[in-house]
Amino acid sequence: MKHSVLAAFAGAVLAVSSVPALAEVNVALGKPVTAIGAFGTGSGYFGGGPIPPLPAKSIVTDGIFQGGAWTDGFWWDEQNSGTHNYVQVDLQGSYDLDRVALMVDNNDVYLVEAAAGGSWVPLGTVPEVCCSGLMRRDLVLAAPVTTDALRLSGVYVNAPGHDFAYSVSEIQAYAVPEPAVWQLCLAGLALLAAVAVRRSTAANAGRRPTSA
Ligand SMILES: [Ca+2]
Repeated sequence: MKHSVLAAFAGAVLAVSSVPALAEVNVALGKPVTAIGAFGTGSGYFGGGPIPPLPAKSIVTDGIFQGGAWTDGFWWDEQNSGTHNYVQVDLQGSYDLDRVALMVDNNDVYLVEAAAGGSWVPLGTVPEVCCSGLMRRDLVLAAPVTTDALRLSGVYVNAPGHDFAYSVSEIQAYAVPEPAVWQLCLAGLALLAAVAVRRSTAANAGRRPTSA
């Protein structure tokens, strides 16, 4: 019996070493997007010419970091009007987030907020970066934040190079593995150990002499 328990333990250790690392999951993938404010209109950047078509807001959670010009994203123009537009993602469940990844226009600062306790709590801002058009920035959180919704807005910066025209083609939210996932893994290991014990016990019983 002692050997069978040791064998079961060894089996469990082997099983632990073969469990793949739990990957982060983008919990914003395919989730509904709400656009609060006026999008795709009112910009003075087109010299009175035709305003480019606005992509569907679902582009924001389709899992693809679309690059290209700012007008290839889901764009808006605030011109420091004092009223912010918001692009909101309903996560359809509560998650402990540790990172948010954005594909947003390069020459703007963006604020990311999380719904918590009936209000919006700032998670942080991503800075302006080089180059042009849609560029990726990640916001790594110092500690996990529990939330069921995110919203993105532009930050007004009164300095050269800022045009008050904003755009986003992707918002991804990464959750730390849920306790339920770990519990499932542990339950699986316990089952493996139980099976190993049962097999070992049965094998020992089979070898037992039958003489009286
Ligand atoms: Ca996208």
